[in-house]
Amino acid sequence: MGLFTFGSKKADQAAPEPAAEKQPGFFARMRAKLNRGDSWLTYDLANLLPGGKIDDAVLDELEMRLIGADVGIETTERILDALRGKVARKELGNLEALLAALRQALLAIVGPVARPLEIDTSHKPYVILVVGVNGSGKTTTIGKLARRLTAEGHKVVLAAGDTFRAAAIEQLQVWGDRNQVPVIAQAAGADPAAVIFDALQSAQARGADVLIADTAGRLHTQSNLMEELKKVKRVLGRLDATAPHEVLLVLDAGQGQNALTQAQQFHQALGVTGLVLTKLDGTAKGGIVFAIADRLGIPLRFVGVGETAEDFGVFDAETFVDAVLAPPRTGGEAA
Ligand SMILES: Nc1nc2c(ncn2[C@@H]2O[C@H](COP(=O)(O)OP(=O)(O)OP(=O)(O)O)[C@@H](O)[C@H]2O)c(=O)[nH]1
Ligand SMILES: [Mg+2]
Repeated sequence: MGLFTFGSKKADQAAPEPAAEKQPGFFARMRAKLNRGDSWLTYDLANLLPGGKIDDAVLDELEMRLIGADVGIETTERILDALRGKVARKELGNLEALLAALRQALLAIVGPVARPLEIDTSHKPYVILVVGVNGSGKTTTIGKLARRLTAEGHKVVLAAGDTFRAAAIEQLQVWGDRNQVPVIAQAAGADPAAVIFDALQSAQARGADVLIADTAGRLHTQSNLMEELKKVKRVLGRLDATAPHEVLLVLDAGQGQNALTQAQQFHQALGVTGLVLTKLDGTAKGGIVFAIADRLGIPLRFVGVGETAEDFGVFDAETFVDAVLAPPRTGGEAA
């Protein structure tokens, strides 16, 4: 398997660590979980190059793997075009050169969206409205984010704006208790806009730094949901004309191209300012990250690779691309 160490070595020697929050534990987890043993993209690629020659067959194989991993046809073609140009100019003499070019093409796509969430402290509180279809991981993400922001010294308040399901309110309260973060809630069935309005008032009164509002992922119809979320946004604006400061869309990576469609719909209705991609551990693919980055260009703030608070980190383009290209160091481990 020596041929596959290329990517790992690259990752180890990765250029100067950006001062920003690198989380070694999290990235090791992401790498292990994303690949589940072998990289979906580069596994066995060496065997396709009997003479070490990069030709159309190898590029066709890469193309198939990219499409198969939810990268989407348009984005795959963009990646392939970059590689074909280099092959035509005879710039790719061996597997290492091909992988380096592939790495570069992938980074060109995800690099621009790796823009971490920055809490602008001139807003008090900084209001984060969390949206997404049911089951995408909104409430879990809010719990993870609350913990993270609290650890960074921010005073956080949560709003239980998913009043559609009673269990949703309890679920948020569990995360709140765990992190000693107050949760503003009303009974199930209450008007979500009213709950979130009250929560903002309460957060202002408490001098909170950040308010994170949960919302429902499903109502009787999809258009109801969008109308309700628009109303929440409007009502927040009455207390603070600049709120919400972040509309954070949570997407389940396992939904593949469907996640892209969801993102387009939410963005059109609400103007999404940041994304969280969850459940990257549940898919061996992760290619949807490239499709979404390429097609929407919305900042990708965080990724989730499991259910616990540790399985959550800031999206870093280099680390992600290296995790996609490289097999885990230990190899063959089950997730
Ligand atoms: N494996 C894995 N599971 C996750 C991740 N994020 C969330 N989950 C799980 O996904 C399920 C749904 O998560 P929720 O946070 O309840 O999703 P939601 O968007 O709030 O769902 P609704 O409230 O129904 O709209 C839960 O079982 C979570 O534990 C992740 O990154 N990886
Ligand atoms: Mg929820």
